Amino acid sequence: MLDVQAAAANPPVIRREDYRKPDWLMPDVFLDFALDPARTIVTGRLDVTRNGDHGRPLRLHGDGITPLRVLIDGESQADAWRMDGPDLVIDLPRDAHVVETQVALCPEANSQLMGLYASGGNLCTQCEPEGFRRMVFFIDRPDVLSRYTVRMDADKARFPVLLSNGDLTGSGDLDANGKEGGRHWAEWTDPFPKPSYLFALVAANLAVNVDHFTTRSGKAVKLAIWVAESDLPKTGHAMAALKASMAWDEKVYGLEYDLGEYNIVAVHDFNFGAMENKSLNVFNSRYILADPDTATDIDYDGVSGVVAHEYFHNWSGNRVTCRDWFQLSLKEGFTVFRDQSFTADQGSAAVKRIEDVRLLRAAQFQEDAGPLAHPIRPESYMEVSNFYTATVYNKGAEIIRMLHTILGPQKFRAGSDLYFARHDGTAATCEDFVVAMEDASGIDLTQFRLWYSQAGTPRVRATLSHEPAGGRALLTLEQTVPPTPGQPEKKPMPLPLRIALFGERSQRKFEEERLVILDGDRCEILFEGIAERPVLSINRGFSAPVVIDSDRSAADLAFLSAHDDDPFARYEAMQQLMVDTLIGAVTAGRADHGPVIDAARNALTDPRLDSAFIGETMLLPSEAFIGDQMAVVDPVAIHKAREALRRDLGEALEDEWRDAYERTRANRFELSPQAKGARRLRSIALGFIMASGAEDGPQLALRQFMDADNMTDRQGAFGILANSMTPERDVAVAAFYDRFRDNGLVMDKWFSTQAFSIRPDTLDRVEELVRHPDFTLSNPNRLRSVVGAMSGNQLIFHEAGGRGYRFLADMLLKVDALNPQTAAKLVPPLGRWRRFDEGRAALMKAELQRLLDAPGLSKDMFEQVSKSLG
Ligand code: B3K
Ligand code: ZN
Repeated sequence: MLDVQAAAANPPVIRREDYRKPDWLMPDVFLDFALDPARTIVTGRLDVTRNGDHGRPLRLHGDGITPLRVLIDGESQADAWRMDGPDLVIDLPRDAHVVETQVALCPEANSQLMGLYASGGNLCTQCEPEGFRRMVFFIDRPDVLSRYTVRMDADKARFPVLLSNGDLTGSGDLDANGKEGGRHWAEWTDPFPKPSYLFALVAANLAVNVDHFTTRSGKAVKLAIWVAESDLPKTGHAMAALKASMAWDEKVYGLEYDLGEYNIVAVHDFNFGAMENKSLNVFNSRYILADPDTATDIDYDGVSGVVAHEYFHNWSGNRVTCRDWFQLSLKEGFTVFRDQSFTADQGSAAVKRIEDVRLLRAAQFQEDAGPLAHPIRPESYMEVSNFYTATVYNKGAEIIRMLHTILGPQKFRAGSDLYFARHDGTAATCEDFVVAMEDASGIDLTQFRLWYSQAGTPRVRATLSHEPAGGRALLTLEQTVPPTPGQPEKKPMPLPLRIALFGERSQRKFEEERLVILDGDRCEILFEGIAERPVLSINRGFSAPVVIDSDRSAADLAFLSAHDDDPFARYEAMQQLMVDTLIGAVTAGRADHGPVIDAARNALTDPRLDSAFIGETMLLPSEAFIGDQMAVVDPVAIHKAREALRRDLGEALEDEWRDAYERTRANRFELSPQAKGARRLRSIALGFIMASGAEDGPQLALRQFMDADNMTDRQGAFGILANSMTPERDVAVAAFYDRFRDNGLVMDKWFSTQAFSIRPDTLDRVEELVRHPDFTLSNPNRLRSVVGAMSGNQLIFHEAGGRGYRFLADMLLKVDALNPQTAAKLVPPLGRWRRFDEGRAALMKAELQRLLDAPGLSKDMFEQVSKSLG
């Protein structure tokens, strides 16, 4: 891995302000792949045209490849080209030339999983963001769009399926010697110009689930999901999600699919979730395969969410792509917003919103508050792969959601219509998107643009005062945006806040909800006709991605958790009540669990609430989230306080939990929202029964584990048992392994459940797990199932003495040598050192320093580690 070794220290910084349009364009591209896992020969023939009046040479990006041959207009002109580092630079006299290059690759040795690589005996590609240059010398940037013709040949028996983007325009056997069992070839032509990052090629031995979709205008589309033969029965959910997404995009955005076929290929070794290559998506198999016995309800939701996301990219990403990688949120933020809206429309919008906000707070708020904070449109990077972040994706989606809230659905739709019409077939910018929204709505978004350039999570202090005599209430809102690296001073942002007041006595909402745009440092809002004491419901539906500081009492929060008519606000009130209770316990040693218990009893026995919602409401805030509210995180105290609350809730409401456990028992498996909600609540209830210390807890859990006819119930019980110091835990760990040892995706759960355990011996166990024969560093899912899980386990990772930190750093060094992109994604937990006590902070910094000093560190790691040290 020469290129990895060589990358290292002080890589150049790429800046958004340095953008220059490309010197050369490549309207047409022909690629030939003579495929073989050990030695693949790739020939690229590029029609290049000078872009503008300049004398600059043609620079073709390369990464770890060497030319076997370079032809310029069919001739080898050795003095016309040279290597400049990894790139091939060619002096070209005229404005149009044909450049042909040839390289040799070894896909089976490609452990980075970027470019052409082998997974499970099949060959596939991953190009976004800069993997294409690992296969072909190319102008590998998203604003150079080409029409591709791709020819490939391969051993027919080993790789019977040959796929690329677009339409199949030719195929046949290559039996030049008249022999059997030889090679075959296929040619694919994609009529839509696209950037190199959307290129894909697959050569595989896979079976296919075929279905059809007829678009609104009557076009028939063949849908094909390619998986191992034995996995075919697990593709139904993905197929249904694909069809539902196609129909939804027509209905909600007026966007139709544009080609005759849509292929999805599932592979086991993949750096992230999936990839939206034009008409040939490649997926991490965990986001395709689902059946009741092996996938949890969360896995099912993951499949439909990611299938939808990749499908929606066909417009938001492919038809209109990004000018440069600083614009990544243009496609990712918008597409996440689109997939979130799709999922909300398919099931419970309230539960979906709660889950999305929980994820935002867990991943993005932490990022925004730490050394890697960046705006959704970053200003600079060393390695763009490090910017596929929760900020670009999830905060990016919140920013599109705020536009939707501010403009309203009709104007937002007019804006998106205008955006697609204006920019179809081009590479656009975030600014283009905002301008389209502005032009279509007539609403000035000048100040709104700050959301693209300022990092950090705004905080809003809300103070409500009431003057009973005059029947008036005055709400004062003050915003601050905290400093972030490189941005010490911030301007106030426009924050759309949905607000309502409730009468404490009448339990009624005063007037209709208001949408207030807080666009200065401070504003006051007057409510009239408020005869009784009002209770404030603010940021309903989480209308702005901000932190609200209000001094609402436990009684007010309990009131809202029972009476607010906005389900998100109701959930939020309960969460805030729990957070306040836990912070009180940790910082002041107070632990009055009474108000939480009363509010929980209300929710558990409220016949108007569905199980899914009750389940969400009863989830205790995560240890990490509680830590985020503290000046100095004390992981042990947080853990103790949280477990004490869990135990008290379990004890005080044992009858209610047992009742919930019984009423959610199902006779047979169904995938309806009701059945999913019931399963969720059932395992949560089991957890509280177990926490209460009830004698039959472990047996109850083991029975659920053993009798389950679905993975949700089985995993629910397994997770609870894995935390316990009981013999039942050992039985479950062994039984799970015996039953599922041959199923990689399920084994990931076996590994991660143990790495997430709060048992005091978890670090010992984690060290055993990485020596287990089924553990491997080369499969990203497996790696994350142990290393990612352990470092997300706040109690264990931050064990005093720094063993968790050392373990993570040791693993990162090993992974970096194989797969820098995936290694770098695992750095952030160490970067949170500023949030901890001096002892832990010093230990974390020492591990970061050890990483930084390691010879041959990749630039991916260098960027993450050096920025984390600050
Ligand atoms: N666009 C891809 C992500 C590529 C990540 C490269 N590090 C998947 C997605 O967001 O849909
Ligand atoms: Zn995406």
